[in-house]
Amino acid sequence: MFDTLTQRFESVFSSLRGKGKLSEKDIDRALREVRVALLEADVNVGVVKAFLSRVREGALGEDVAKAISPGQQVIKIVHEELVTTLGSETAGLVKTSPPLTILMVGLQGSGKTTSAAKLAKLLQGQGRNPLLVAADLQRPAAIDQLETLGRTIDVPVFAERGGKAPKLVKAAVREASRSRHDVVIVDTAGRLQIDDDLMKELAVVKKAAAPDEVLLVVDAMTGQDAVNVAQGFQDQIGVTGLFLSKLDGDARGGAAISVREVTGAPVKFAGIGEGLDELEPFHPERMASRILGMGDVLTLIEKAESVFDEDEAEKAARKLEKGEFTLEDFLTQFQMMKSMGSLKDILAMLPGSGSLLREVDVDDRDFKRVEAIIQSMTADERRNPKIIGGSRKRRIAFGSGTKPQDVNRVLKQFVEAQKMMKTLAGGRGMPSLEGLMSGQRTKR
Ligand SMILES: Nc1nc2c(ncn2[C@@H]2O[C@H](COP(=O)(O)OP(=O)(O)O)[C@@H](O)[C@H]2O)c(=O)[nH]1
Ligand SMILES: [Mg+2]
Repeated sequence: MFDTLTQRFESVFSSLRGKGKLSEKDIDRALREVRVALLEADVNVGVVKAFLSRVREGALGEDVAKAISPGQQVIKIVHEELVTTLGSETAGLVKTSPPLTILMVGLQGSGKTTSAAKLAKLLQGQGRNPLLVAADLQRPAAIDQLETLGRTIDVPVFAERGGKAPKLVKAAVREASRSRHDVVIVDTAGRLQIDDDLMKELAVVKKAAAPDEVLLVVDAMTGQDAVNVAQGFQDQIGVTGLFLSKLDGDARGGAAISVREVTGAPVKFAGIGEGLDELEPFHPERMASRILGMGDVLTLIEKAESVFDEDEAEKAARKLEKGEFTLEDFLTQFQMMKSMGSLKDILAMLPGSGSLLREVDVDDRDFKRVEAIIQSMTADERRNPKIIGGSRKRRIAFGSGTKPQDVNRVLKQFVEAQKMMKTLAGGRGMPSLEGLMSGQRTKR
Protein backbone atom coordinates (compact mmCIF):
# COMPACT_ATOMS: atom_id res chain seq x y z
CA MET A 1 0.00 0.00 0.00
CA PHE A 2 1.36 3.40 -1.04
CA ASP A 3 4.90 2.03 -1.21
CA THR A 4 6.37 4.60 -3.56
CA LEU A 5 4.88 7.54 -1.74
CA THR A 6 6.01 6.29 1.63
CA GLN A 7 9.49 5.83 0.29
CA ARG A 8 9.55 9.39 -1.02
CA PHE A 9 8.36 10.83 2.26
CA GLU A 10 10.95 8.85 4.15
CA SER A 11 13.71 10.35 2.06
CA VAL A 12 12.38 13.91 2.41
CA PHE A 13 12.09 13.45 6.14
CA SER A 14 15.49 11.96 6.64
CA SER A 15 17.01 15.08 5.08
CA LEU A 16 15.12 17.23 7.59
CA ARG A 17 15.51 15.11 10.64
CA GLY A 18 19.12 15.74 11.50
CA LYS A 19 18.99 19.49 11.02
CA GLY A 20 19.34 21.74 14.03
CA LYS A 21 17.96 24.82 12.36
CA LEU A 22 15.85 25.06 9.23
CA SER A 23 16.22 27.91 6.80
CA GLU A 24 13.38 28.97 4.56
CA LYS A 25 15.41 27.42 1.77
CA ASP A 26 15.49 24.05 3.53
CA ILE A 27 11.74 24.13 3.92
CA ASP A 28 11.18 25.17 0.33
CA ARG A 29 13.33 22.36 -0.92
CA ALA A 30 11.54 19.81 1.25
CA LEU A 31 8.14 21.07 0.15
CA ARG A 32 9.16 20.92 -3.48
CA GLU A 33 10.04 17.29 -3.00
CA VAL A 34 6.77 16.63 -1.22
CA ARG A 35 4.93 18.28 -4.09
CA VAL A 36 6.59 16.08 -6.70
CA ALA A 37 5.93 13.01 -4.59
CA LEU A 38 2.24 13.81 -4.25
CA LEU A 39 1.79 14.58 -7.93
CA GLU A 40 3.55 11.39 -8.88
CA ALA A 41 1.20 9.57 -6.55
CA ASP A 42 -1.64 10.94 -8.66
CA VAL A 43 -3.02 13.20 -5.98
CA ASN A 44 -5.45 15.81 -7.27
CA VAL A 45 -3.62 19.04 -8.16
CA GLY A 46 -5.95 21.24 -6.15
CA VAL A 47 -5.53 19.04 -3.11
CA VAL A 48 -1.73 19.19 -3.46
CA LYS A 49 -1.82 22.97 -3.63
CA ALA A 50 -4.05 23.39 -0.60
CA PHE A 51 -2.05 20.85 1.36
CA LEU A 52 1.30 22.45 0.65
CA SER A 53 0.14 25.95 1.43
CA ARG A 54 -1.12 24.78 4.83
CA VAL A 55 2.13 22.95 5.54
CA ARG A 56 4.21 25.92 4.45
CA GLU A 57 2.28 28.29 6.65
CA GLY A 58 2.77 26.00 9.61
CA ALA A 59 6.42 25.32 8.87
CA LEU A 60 7.37 28.96 8.65
CA GLY A 61 5.49 29.78 11.81
CA GLU A 62 7.10 30.81 15.05
CA ASP A 63 6.60 27.47 16.74
CA VAL A 64 8.94 25.79 14.35
CA ALA A 65 11.62 28.44 14.68
CA LYS A 66 11.57 27.98 18.44
CA ALA A 67 11.32 24.23 18.39
CA ILE A 68 14.18 22.19 19.73
CA SER A 69 14.10 20.07 16.63
CA PRO A 70 12.68 22.02 13.70
CA GLY A 71 12.96 19.03 11.36
CA GLN A 72 10.76 16.92 13.60
CA GLN A 73 8.38 19.82 13.92
CA VAL A 74 7.95 20.04 10.15
CA ILE A 75 7.32 16.33 9.96
CA LYS A 76 4.67 16.76 12.61
CA ILE A 77 3.01 19.52 10.59
CA VAL A 78 3.03 17.42 7.42
CA HIS A 79 1.43 14.62 9.40
CA GLU A 80 -1.24 16.88 10.87
CA GLU A 81 -2.13 18.38 7.53
CA LEU A 82 -2.30 14.98 5.91
CA VAL A 83 -4.70 13.88 8.62
CA THR A 84 -6.83 16.95 7.82
CA THR A 85 -6.75 16.13 4.11
CA LEU A 86 -7.84 12.57 4.81
CA GLY A 87 -10.80 13.78 6.84
CA SER A 88 -9.59 14.44 10.42
CA GLU A 89 -12.03 12.30 12.36
CA THR A 90 -12.90 8.66 11.90
CA ALA A 91 -16.35 8.64 10.35
CA GLY A 92 -18.38 5.63 11.41
CA LEU A 93 -21.79 4.60 10.18
CA VAL A 94 -24.65 6.88 11.19
CA LYS A 95 -26.67 5.93 14.21
CA THR A 96 -30.41 5.57 13.68
CA SER A 97 -33.26 3.60 15.08
CA PRO A 98 -33.18 0.14 13.45
CA PRO A 99 -33.12 -0.99 10.81
CA LEU A 100 -30.12 0.94 9.58
CA THR A 101 -30.44 0.88 5.81
CA ILE A 102 -27.27 1.07 3.74
CA LEU A 103 -27.31 1.44 -0.03
CA MET A 104 -24.11 0.32 -1.77
CA VAL A 105 -23.58 2.17 -5.05
CA GLY A 106 -20.74 2.43 -7.54
CA LEU A 107 -19.49 1.44 -10.95
CA GLN A 108 -19.45 -2.15 -12.13
CA GLY A 109 -16.43 -3.97 -10.80
CA SER A 110 -15.68 -1.39 -8.12
CA GLY A 111 -16.32 -3.96 -5.42
CA LYS A 112 -19.92 -3.28 -4.32
CA THR A 113 -21.02 -6.87 -3.85
CA THR A 114 -17.84 -7.91 -2.08
CA SER A 115 -17.86 -4.83 0.12
CA ALA A 116 -21.53 -5.35 1.01
CA ALA A 117 -20.66 -8.82 2.29
CA LYS A 118 -17.59 -7.53 4.15
CA LEU A 119 -19.67 -4.91 5.86
CA ALA A 120 -22.32 -7.49 6.78
CA LYS A 121 -19.63 -9.66 8.31
CA LEU A 122 -18.12 -6.80 10.26
CA LEU A 123 -21.47 -5.73 11.67
CA GLN A 124 -22.42 -9.29 12.46
CA GLY A 125 -19.21 -9.57 14.44
CA GLN A 126 -20.34 -6.53 16.41
CA GLY A 127 -23.45 -8.39 17.46
CA ARG A 128 -25.80 -6.99 14.85
CA ASN A 129 -28.17 -8.95 12.69
CA PRO A 130 -27.78 -7.86 9.06
CA LEU A 131 -29.85 -8.69 6.01
CA LEU A 132 -28.25 -8.50 2.58
CA VAL A 133 -30.42 -7.49 -0.35
CA ALA A 134 -29.60 -8.53 -3.92
CA ALA A 135 -30.89 -5.54 -5.86
CA ASP A 136 -28.47 -5.86 -8.76
CA LEU A 137 -30.93 -7.31 -11.25
CA GLN A 138 -28.94 -6.52 -14.37
CA ARG A 139 -26.99 -9.74 -14.37
CA PRO A 140 -28.47 -12.96 -12.97
CA ALA A 141 -24.99 -13.97 -11.80
CA ALA A 142 -24.93 -10.98 -9.45
CA ILE A 143 -27.65 -12.53 -7.29
CA ASP A 144 -25.80 -15.85 -7.19
CA GLN A 145 -22.61 -14.07 -6.18
CA LEU A 146 -24.26 -12.35 -3.24
CA GLU A 147 -26.04 -15.52 -2.19
CA THR A 148 -22.75 -17.42 -2.19
CA LEU A 149 -21.08 -14.72 -0.11
CA GLY A 150 -24.07 -14.66 2.25
CA ARG A 151 -23.78 -18.39 2.83
CA THR A 152 -20.06 -18.05 3.54
CA ILE A 153 -20.63 -15.54 6.30
CA ASP A 154 -23.96 -16.95 7.40
CA VAL A 155 -25.98 -13.84 6.64
CA PRO A 156 -29.38 -14.22 4.91
CA VAL A 157 -29.79 -12.73 1.45
CA PHE A 158 -33.09 -11.28 0.32
CA ALA A 159 -33.47 -11.97 -3.40
CA GLU A 160 -36.12 -12.34 -6.01
CA ARG A 161 -35.37 -13.30 -9.57
CA GLY A 162 -37.18 -11.49 -12.35
CA GLY A 163 -38.43 -8.59 -10.26
CA LYS A 164 -37.72 -4.89 -10.30
CA ALA A 165 -35.19 -3.34 -7.96
CA PRO A 166 -37.35 -0.63 -6.31
CA LYS A 167 -40.12 -3.05 -5.44
CA LEU A 168 -37.63 -5.63 -4.19
CA VAL A 169 -35.92 -3.10 -1.97
CA LYS A 170 -39.19 -1.99 -0.42
CA ALA A 171 -40.14 -5.59 0.30
CA ALA A 172 -36.70 -6.21 1.80
CA VAL A 173 -36.97 -3.31 4.22
CA ARG A 174 -40.42 -4.53 5.32
CA GLU A 175 -39.03 -8.03 5.75
CA ALA A 176 -36.15 -6.69 7.80
CA SER A 177 -38.46 -5.03 10.29
CA ARG A 178 -40.64 -8.11 10.48
CA SER A 179 -37.77 -10.51 11.18
CA ARG A 180 -35.83 -8.13 13.41
CA HIS A 181 -32.84 -7.40 11.25
CA ASP A 182 -31.29 -4.23 12.56
CA VAL A 183 -29.18 -3.60 9.44
CA VAL A 184 -30.18 -3.82 5.78
CA ILE A 185 -27.39 -3.71 3.21
CA VAL A 186 -28.56 -3.25 -0.37
CA ASP A 187 -26.28 -4.27 -3.24
CA THR A 188 -27.11 -2.42 -6.45
CA ALA A 189 -26.29 -2.62 -10.15
CA GLY A 190 -23.43 -0.60 -11.59
CA ARG A 191 -22.30 0.34 -15.05
CA LEU A 192 -18.88 0.66 -16.54
CA GLN A 193 -19.31 4.41 -16.62
CA ILE A 194 -21.53 6.99 -15.09
CA ASP A 195 -24.46 7.47 -17.46
CA ASP A 196 -27.97 8.86 -17.31
CA ASP A 197 -29.66 5.48 -17.19
CA LEU A 198 -27.63 4.38 -14.21
CA MET A 199 -28.27 7.59 -12.35
CA LYS A 200 -32.00 7.50 -13.05
CA GLU A 201 -32.28 3.91 -11.90
CA LEU A 202 -30.29 4.57 -8.78
CA ALA A 203 -32.37 7.58 -7.91
CA VAL A 204 -35.50 5.42 -8.01
CA VAL A 205 -33.90 2.66 -5.92
CA LYS A 206 -32.68 5.24 -3.47
CA LYS A 207 -36.15 6.67 -3.11
CA ALA A 208 -37.58 3.20 -2.51
CA ALA A 209 -34.97 2.25 0.06
CA ALA A 210 -34.96 5.58 1.89
CA PRO A 211 -31.45 4.69 3.07
CA ASP A 212 -29.70 6.10 6.13
CA GLU A 213 -26.38 5.62 4.38
CA VAL A 214 -25.48 5.77 0.71
CA LEU A 215 -22.01 4.24 0.56
CA LEU A 216 -20.20 4.81 -2.68
CA VAL A 217 -17.68 2.09 -3.45
CA VAL A 218 -14.71 3.42 -5.42
CA ASP A 219 -11.76 1.45 -6.67
CA ALA A 220 -8.64 3.06 -5.19
CA MET A 221 -6.49 1.55 -7.91
CA THR A 222 -8.10 3.80 -10.52
CA GLY A 223 -6.54 6.93 -9.00
CA GLN A 224 -7.97 10.21 -10.26
CA ASP A 225 -10.70 8.38 -12.18
CA ALA A 226 -12.01 7.18 -8.84
CA VAL A 227 -12.09 10.77 -7.64
CA ASN A 228 -14.01 11.89 -10.73
CA VAL A 229 -16.46 9.04 -10.37
CA ALA A 230 -16.98 9.94 -6.73
CA GLN A 231 -17.62 13.54 -7.66
CA GLY A 232 -20.18 12.42 -10.26
CA PHE A 233 -22.09 10.24 -7.81
CA GLN A 234 -21.92 12.92 -5.16
CA ASP A 235 -23.40 15.52 -7.50
CA GLN A 236 -26.09 13.32 -8.98
CA ILE A 237 -27.13 10.88 -6.27
CA GLY A 238 -25.68 12.25 -3.07
CA VAL A 239 -23.59 9.95 -0.91
CA THR A 240 -23.10 9.85 2.84
CA GLY A 241 -19.75 8.12 2.74
CA LEU A 242 -17.13 6.37 0.67
CA PHE A 243 -15.92 2.82 0.71
CA LEU A 244 -12.44 2.81 -0.77
CA SER A 245 -11.93 -0.66 -2.20
CA LYS A 246 -8.74 -2.36 -3.40
CA LEU A 247 -6.44 -0.20 -1.33
CA ASP A 248 -4.20 -3.25 -1.09
CA GLY A 249 -3.41 -2.96 -4.78
CA ASP A 250 -2.90 0.79 -4.72
CA ALA A 251 0.79 1.57 -4.74
CA ARG A 252 0.29 5.27 -5.36
CA GLY A 253 -2.39 6.54 -3.01
CA GLY A 254 -3.76 9.36 -5.16
CA ALA A 255 -7.42 8.44 -4.76
CA ALA A 256 -7.14 7.81 -1.05
CA ILE A 257 -5.55 11.17 -0.43
CA SER A 258 -7.71 13.27 -2.75
CA VAL A 259 -11.18 11.84 -2.63
CA ARG A 260 -12.26 13.26 0.69
CA GLU A 261 -11.19 16.80 0.02
CA VAL A 262 -12.57 16.84 -3.52
CA THR A 263 -16.00 15.37 -2.75
CA GLY A 264 -16.47 16.44 0.85
CA ALA A 265 -17.72 12.95 1.63
CA PRO A 266 -15.89 11.06 4.37
CA VAL A 267 -14.14 7.80 3.64
CA LYS A 268 -15.74 5.37 6.07
CA PHE A 269 -14.15 2.05 5.12
CA ALA A 270 -11.22 0.70 3.17
CA GLY A 271 -11.11 -2.65 1.41
CA ILE A 272 -7.70 -4.25 1.68
CA GLY A 273 -8.09 -7.59 -0.06
CA GLU A 274 -10.52 -9.98 -1.65
CA GLY A 275 -11.22 -11.87 1.57
CA LEU A 276 -14.36 -11.00 3.48
CA ASP A 277 -12.33 -10.06 6.55
CA GLU A 278 -10.29 -7.63 4.58
CA LEU A 279 -11.82 -4.29 5.39
CA GLU A 280 -10.81 -1.64 7.85
CA PRO A 281 -12.65 1.31 9.26
CA PHE A 282 -10.86 4.28 7.73
CA HIS A 283 -8.96 6.20 10.39
CA PRO A 284 -7.41 9.38 8.89
CA GLU A 285 -4.85 9.61 11.67
CA ARG A 286 -3.59 6.10 11.26
CA MET A 287 -3.71 6.24 7.49
CA ALA A 288 -1.56 9.37 7.51
CA SER A 289 0.97 7.65 9.75
CA ARG A 290 1.08 4.70 7.44
CA ILE A 291 1.52 6.85 4.35
CA LEU A 292 4.35 8.76 5.99
CA GLY A 293 6.11 5.58 7.04
CA MET A 294 5.37 6.10 10.69
CA GLY A 295 3.67 2.76 11.02
CA ASP A 296 0.25 2.00 12.30
CA VAL A 297 0.68 0.49 15.69
CA LEU A 298 -2.91 1.10 16.75
CA THR A 299 -4.38 -1.00 13.95
CA LEU A 300 -1.85 -3.67 14.72
CA ILE A 301 -2.90 -3.75 18.36
CA GLU A 302 -6.57 -3.90 17.40
CA LYS A 303 -5.90 -6.78 15.07
CA ALA A 304 -4.00 -8.53 17.79
CA GLU A 305 -6.87 -8.04 20.18
CA SER A 306 -9.35 -9.44 17.72
CA VAL A 307 -7.43 -12.65 17.12
CA PHE A 308 -5.92 -13.23 20.53
CA ASP A 309 -8.10 -15.41 22.60
CA GLU A 310 -8.50 -13.60 25.90
CA ASP A 311 -8.73 -16.80 27.93
CA GLU A 312 -5.71 -18.34 26.27
CA ALA A 313 -3.73 -15.16 26.79
CA GLU A 314 -4.62 -15.01 30.43
CA LYS A 315 -3.76 -18.63 30.91
CA ALA A 316 -0.41 -17.93 29.30
CA ALA A 317 0.15 -14.90 31.52
CA ARG A 318 -0.58 -16.91 34.65
CA LYS A 319 1.75 -19.68 33.57
CA LEU A 320 4.38 -17.14 32.90
CA GLU A 321 4.11 -15.66 36.36
CA LYS A 322 4.67 -19.10 37.76
CA GLY A 323 7.53 -19.70 35.37
CA GLU A 324 5.57 -22.43 33.59
CA PHE A 325 5.35 -20.89 30.14
CA THR A 326 6.49 -23.54 27.70
CA LEU A 327 7.19 -23.89 24.03
CA GLU A 328 3.74 -25.43 23.76
CA ASP A 329 2.24 -22.12 24.90
CA PHE A 330 4.65 -20.29 22.66
CA LEU A 331 3.33 -22.28 19.72
CA THR A 332 -0.29 -21.46 20.60
CA GLN A 333 0.51 -17.75 20.82
CA PHE A 334 2.48 -17.94 17.66
CA GLN A 335 -0.38 -19.53 15.78
CA MET A 336 -2.78 -16.86 16.98
CA MET A 337 -0.41 -14.26 15.72
CA LYS A 338 -0.24 -15.96 12.38
CA SER A 339 -3.97 -15.58 11.97
CA MET A 340 -3.48 -11.82 11.98
CA GLY A 341 -2.34 -11.91 8.41
CA SER A 342 0.81 -12.28 6.41
CA LEU A 343 4.04 -11.32 8.02
CA LYS A 344 4.59 -8.55 5.54
CA ASP A 345 1.19 -7.00 6.24
CA ILE A 346 1.83 -7.07 9.95
CA LEU A 347 5.34 -5.68 9.68
CA ALA A 348 4.13 -2.90 7.40
CA MET A 349 2.22 -1.48 10.33
CA LEU A 350 5.28 -1.09 12.51
CA PRO A 351 6.96 2.33 12.54
CA GLY A 352 9.86 2.71 10.17
CA SER A 353 9.09 -0.61 8.61
CA GLY A 354 8.83 0.86 5.14
CA SER A 355 12.55 0.86 4.58
CA LEU A 356 12.97 -2.32 6.57
CA LEU A 357 10.59 -4.16 4.28
CA ARG A 358 12.49 -3.08 1.27
CA GLU A 359 15.77 -4.33 2.64
CA VAL A 360 14.79 -7.69 4.00
CA ASP A 361 12.67 -10.15 2.22
CA VAL A 362 10.16 -11.13 4.86
CA ASP A 363 8.76 -14.44 4.20
CA ASP A 364 5.79 -16.29 5.59
CA ARG A 365 7.91 -19.38 5.44
CA ASP A 366 9.61 -18.11 8.60
CA PHE A 367 6.32 -18.61 10.39
CA LYS A 368 5.98 -22.11 9.05
CA ARG A 369 9.56 -22.98 9.94
CA VAL A 370 9.13 -22.00 13.57
CA GLU A 371 5.90 -23.93 13.73
CA ALA A 372 7.45 -27.03 12.17
CA ILE A 373 10.40 -26.93 14.56
CA ILE A 374 8.24 -26.77 17.67
CA GLN A 375 5.96 -29.45 16.29
CA SER A 376 8.96 -31.74 15.83
CA MET A 377 9.77 -31.60 19.52
CA THR A 378 8.54 -34.11 22.03
CA ALA A 379 6.20 -33.01 24.79
CA ASP A 380 9.08 -33.24 27.26
CA GLU A 381 11.25 -31.04 25.12
CA ARG A 382 8.52 -28.45 24.77
CA ARG A 383 8.02 -28.33 28.49
CA ASN A 384 11.68 -28.29 29.31
CA PRO A 385 13.79 -27.02 26.40
CA LYS A 386 16.93 -27.18 28.53
CA ILE A 387 17.18 -30.90 27.80
CA ILE A 388 17.62 -30.18 24.09
CA GLY A 389 21.26 -30.98 23.43
CA GLY A 390 23.15 -31.53 20.21
CA SER A 391 21.65 -34.86 19.19
CA ARG A 392 18.11 -33.77 19.99
CA LYS A 393 18.69 -30.60 17.99
CA ARG A 394 19.78 -32.65 15.01
CA ARG A 395 16.73 -34.88 15.31
CA ILE A 396 14.37 -31.87 15.53
CA ALA A 397 16.06 -30.23 12.57
CA PHE A 398 15.74 -33.41 10.58
CA GLY A 399 12.08 -33.84 11.56
CA SER A 400 11.17 -30.29 10.60
CA GLY A 401 13.25 -30.12 7.46
CA THR A 402 15.46 -27.39 8.90
CA LYS A 403 19.03 -27.01 10.14
CA PRO A 404 20.26 -27.28 13.74
CA GLN A 405 21.06 -23.54 13.58
CA ASP A 406 17.38 -22.88 12.90
CA VAL A 407 16.46 -24.90 15.96
CA ASN A 408 18.97 -22.89 17.95
CA ARG A 409 17.46 -19.67 16.78
CA VAL A 410 13.94 -20.66 17.75
CA LEU A 411 15.14 -21.72 21.19
CA LYS A 412 16.88 -18.39 21.61
CA GLN A 413 13.82 -16.52 20.44
CA PHE A 414 11.77 -18.44 22.93
CA VAL A 415 14.01 -17.40 25.79
CA GLU A 416 13.81 -13.81 24.58
CA ALA A 417 10.03 -13.99 24.32
CA GLN A 418 9.90 -15.40 27.81
CA LYS A 419 11.92 -12.49 29.10
CA MET A 420 9.83 -10.03 27.22
CA MET A 421 6.64 -11.47 28.54
CA LYS A 422 7.96 -11.22 32.03
CA THR A 423 8.45 -7.51 31.50
CA LEU A 424 4.87 -7.33 30.34
CA ALA A 425 3.90 -9.10 33.54
CA GLY A 426 0.21 -9.13 34.19
CA GLY A 427 -0.35 -7.93 30.65
CA ARG A 428 -2.03 -9.83 27.88
CA GLY A 429 0.83 -12.26 27.59
CA MET A 430 1.40 -11.51 23.97
CA PRO A 431 4.93 -11.95 22.71
CA SER A 432 5.96 -9.00 20.63
CA LEU A 433 6.25 -9.67 16.98
CA GLU A 434 9.41 -7.74 16.48
CA GLY A 435 10.91 -9.55 19.40
CA LEU A 436 10.02 -12.88 17.94
CA MET A 437 11.49 -12.08 14.61
CA SER A 438 14.67 -10.42 15.70
CA GLY A 439 15.14 -11.36 19.32
CA GLN A 440 15.00 -7.72 20.35
CA ARG A 441 12.70 -5.88 22.63
CA THR A 442 9.97 -3.62 21.38
CA LYS A 443 8.52 -0.44 22.67
CA ARG A 444 4.76 -0.45 22.61
N1 LIG B 1 -7.70 -6.92 -3.98
C1 LIG B 1 -8.95 -6.54 -3.74
N2 LIG B 1 -9.93 -6.97 -4.54
C2 LIG B 1 -11.19 -6.58 -4.27
C3 LIG B 1 -11.50 -5.74 -3.16
N3 LIG B 1 -12.84 -5.53 -3.17
C4 LIG B 1 -13.34 -6.22 -4.23
N4 LIG B 1 -12.34 -6.85 -4.90
C5 LIG B 1 -12.46 -7.66 -6.13
O1 LIG B 1 -12.97 -6.88 -7.18
C6 LIG B 1 -13.73 -7.64 -8.07
C7 LIG B 1 -15.08 -7.01 -8.30
O2 LIG B 1 -15.83 -7.03 -7.11
P1 LIG B 1 -17.41 -7.06 -7.04
O3 LIG B 1 -17.79 -7.02 -5.60
O4 LIG B 1 -17.98 -8.16 -7.84
O5 LIG B 1 -17.74 -5.66 -7.73
P2 LIG B 1 -19.15 -5.03 -8.13
O6 LIG B 1 -19.31 -5.24 -9.59
O7 LIG B 1 -19.04 -3.58 -7.80
O8 LIG B 1 -20.20 -5.72 -7.32
C8 LIG B 1 -13.81 -9.02 -7.45
O9 LIG B 1 -12.88 -9.86 -8.07
C9 LIG B 1 -13.44 -8.79 -6.00
O10 LIG B 1 -12.86 -9.93 -5.41
C10 LIG B 1 -10.42 -5.28 -2.32
O11 LIG B 1 -10.58 -4.54 -1.35
N5 LIG B 1 -9.17 -5.73 -2.65
MG1 LIG C 1 -21.90 -6.65 -7.92
